[in-house]
Amino acid sequence: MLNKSQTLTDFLLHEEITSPPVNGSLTMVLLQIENSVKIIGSHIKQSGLVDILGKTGYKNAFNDEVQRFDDLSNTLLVTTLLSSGEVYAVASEELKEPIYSKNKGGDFIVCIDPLDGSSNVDCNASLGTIFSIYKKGDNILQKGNDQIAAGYVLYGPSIMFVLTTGKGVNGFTLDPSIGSFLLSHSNIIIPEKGSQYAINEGYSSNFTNQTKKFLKSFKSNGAKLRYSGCMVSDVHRILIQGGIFLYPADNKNPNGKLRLLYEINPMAFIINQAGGLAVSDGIDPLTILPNSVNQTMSIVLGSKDNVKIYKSF
Ligand code: AHM
Ligand code: MG
Repeated sequence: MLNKSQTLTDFLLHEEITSPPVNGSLTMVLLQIENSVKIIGSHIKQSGLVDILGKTGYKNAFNDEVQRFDDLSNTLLVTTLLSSGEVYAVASEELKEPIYSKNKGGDFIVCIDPLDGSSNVDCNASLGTIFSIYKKGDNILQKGNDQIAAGYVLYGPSIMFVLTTGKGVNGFTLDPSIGSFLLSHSNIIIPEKGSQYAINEGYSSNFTNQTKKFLKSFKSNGAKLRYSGCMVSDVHRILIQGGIFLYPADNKNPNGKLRLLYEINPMAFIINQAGGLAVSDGIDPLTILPNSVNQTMSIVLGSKDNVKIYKSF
């Protein structure tokens, strides 16, 4: 049954029958995330009307100014996940260290970027939430290839929940009249090539020769720049329309900016599942064993042909 009245819950219940490792526990975790992002989305839709904008006055593990919205989204997701009984630990971009469930119960580790693109909050531009789920192992740090599910939520003109459990990528759009995510984009396949690129070109004087040469050649073929400063929104555009997203290492930031656990691995998993490619420092980021929850890396991902061309420079 694949039609526009299929809710995320229906979809997951169906996956339980057909696609292990989706089981009742994983479904519970995903539904907890769904409930939290609906609440985050509802707050976002009221920003400007209610007193929620602005900074908290403190910085996170990455020295980023924490917005009040970051704080709200983080607290909501962490509390909800840890109280579910299914989650052993939550690692979050907003936390210096992972938080464990009280009795160390639960089978899953969930990594989250609670509010991606937070600099967009105060100007009413797109925002996102990114999540990634692993089975509890000996260590919190696991390779991206060990993810059993990953997804993102895009708070745009509509709210979309994009999910992979390792059997392709599906997108659900929130129908606000009933409060449910409905399957709107089944089996998303990224175009093999595209003419759009997303990069912060303001840093071009620090780009490596590889990035400079690639961009010069791409632009000479009529490429278009689209960049919002929200990875979720920029990657979603590339997923749907094709092209390439780049947050490469440069001469100023040799380790890039984006976080392996919270941003790169979930997005690379999704892009791979949709038929695209991802590369970090010349290799597949999903094969890297993270050295810390806060590791950052270079990332280039998107349509297969575009990423292959980037690699060839
Ligand atoms: P955030 O998760 O703290 O909001 O930051 C991550 C964001 C990504 O969404 C985006 O791709 C990038 O940082 C933008 O950085 P820059 O302003 O350097 O272009
Ligand atoms: Mg982010």
